[in-house]
Amino acid sequence: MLYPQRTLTRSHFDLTGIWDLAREREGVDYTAGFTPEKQVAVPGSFNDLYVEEEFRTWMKGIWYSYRFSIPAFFKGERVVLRFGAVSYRAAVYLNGKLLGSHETGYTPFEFDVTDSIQLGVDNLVCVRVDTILSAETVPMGNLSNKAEPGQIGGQYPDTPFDFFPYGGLHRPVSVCTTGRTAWLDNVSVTTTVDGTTGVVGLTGKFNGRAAQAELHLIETGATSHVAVADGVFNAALSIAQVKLWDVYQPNLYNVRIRLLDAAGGVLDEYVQRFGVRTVEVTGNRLLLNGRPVYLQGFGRHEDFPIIGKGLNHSVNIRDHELLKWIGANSYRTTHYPYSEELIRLAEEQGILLVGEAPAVSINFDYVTPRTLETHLQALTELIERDRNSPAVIMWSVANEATSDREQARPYFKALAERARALDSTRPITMVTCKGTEDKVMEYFDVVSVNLYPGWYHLPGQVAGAQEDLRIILNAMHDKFKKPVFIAEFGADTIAGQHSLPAEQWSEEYQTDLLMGLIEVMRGCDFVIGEHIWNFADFRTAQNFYRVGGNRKGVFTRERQPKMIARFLKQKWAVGRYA
Ligand code: BDP
Repeated sequence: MLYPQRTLTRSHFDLTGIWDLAREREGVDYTAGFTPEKQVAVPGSFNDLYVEEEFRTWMKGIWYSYRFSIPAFFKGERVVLRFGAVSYRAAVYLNGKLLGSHETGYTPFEFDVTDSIQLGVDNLVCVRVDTILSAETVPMGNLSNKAEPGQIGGQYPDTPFDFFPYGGLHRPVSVCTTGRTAWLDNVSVTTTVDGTTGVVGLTGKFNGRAAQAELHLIETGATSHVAVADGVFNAALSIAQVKLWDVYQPNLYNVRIRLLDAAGGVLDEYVQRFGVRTVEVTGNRLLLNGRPVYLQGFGRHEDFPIIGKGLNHSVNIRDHELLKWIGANSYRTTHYPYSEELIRLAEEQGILLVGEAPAVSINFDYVTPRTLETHLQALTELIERDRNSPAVIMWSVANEATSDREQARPYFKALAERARALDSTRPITMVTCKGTEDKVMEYFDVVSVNLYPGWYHLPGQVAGAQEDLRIILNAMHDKFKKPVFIAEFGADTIAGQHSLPAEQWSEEYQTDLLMGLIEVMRGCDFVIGEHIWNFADFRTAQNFYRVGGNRKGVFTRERQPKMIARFLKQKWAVGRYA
């Protein structure tokens, strides 16, 4: 699915702002409008806006509506209604008519509304948002608060994962126009390097009839024309003296794609941005542009006071400023695909991403064939959305499943096969918490692991935690014989809590433990990266072990540094292989 743009043939306007909201009651029809209970911000989560507890933990149907007009110059245009992401499920009605629905909360979807949108008069869009999780949703939820060792249980709302199940229209909603008689649907770009030449492969898919495609590389001025057949065209472009996209060197190129009619008229125009870079795993190294790169950074969340998981450009910019300040070169989009806007920011700033599917805490006690179908669909939507981004260097198909079970094998084999079929250019991984007991690592290129010595076990014991880490890392490498990426390690830390000698929850302990664990990781030649859990403190469901949420942030939820930040900044100023 393409991103909204304004070009010769395309336009878009946002339906962001104040919408109406009502919780769903039985027997009431909301599809053609309803009496609002509240006003709600789009984009944003609804949960933290109000003072009533029932809204905060509402995990059922809830309705959004918005009235908008369409100018007369839209006449004759093809019009699309696009949602950046709705958590968890959306059913969309325009002027009382069902357009369709979408499941999983972190990827875009759109509907062709050319025939149902009304020009010049009020249109009403009503969206049934449904935050009901089950054994067949991804992520899972409502598992009667049962959890096996190492997984989370006993929470309110009932979620087996450790972040608040925010709901709502989290990303922009827009009305877009595309070409009328022919329009691009999908573009995919792959890049390799031959000496100093960038070799770019581009495939475009479109609807309608076109005579040929024109490709114009904006940075070099080169233009070429290619034949189209059955709604597809393929092109090979080369860029002499190519400037590679790299960490903190975000060289980007833009190709203007036009579908032309037989007389050379422009039917559709779209600009695809890309970067030329290579990524591969060889032996015990992750190579970016042929050189080893060591991942230093964080697991994160889209999470901020009041707006919850709603897109907020200011927070995104602040976060990237902090990442650069502290010397991080990467983060994992834990535990779901982040907004398209954030991926673009990483692309523009030279930050590496591990793109993760929204599958956290998959528990094979509950998995059904439908769970796998949903998971495959979510993974497909992630890869199709982000595969042109040079920032994404690896796909993570899931985080912390009960992957020590036999049932995990066919399940993860199917996911790995799907990821490779969609994208053969990036390494793939799955983030395990099962250590050497994991049964699915054979399907992946990198062994990603979450380890919490010094926190969930060996509390308060830095030296013991270091020894424990050394043993488990070596055991995992001996068993799986693949490079190991430490995808999470951390310690809850209350900003302002101090203690000498250091003990759990203090800023001293987070500093001593994490810096000590990093020494061990760097002593293992097969470790390709250290991602601290977490970049910032974040909201979780309620339970007896989180104090106002998860406090493992190196920054507070308001994005101010804890003590460890300056130590990390010093450490990360010098890359491991530098
Ligand atoms: C890991 C999970 C992460 C949690 C973290 C923690 O991947 O989502 O927030 O533990 O317990 O197991 O802080």
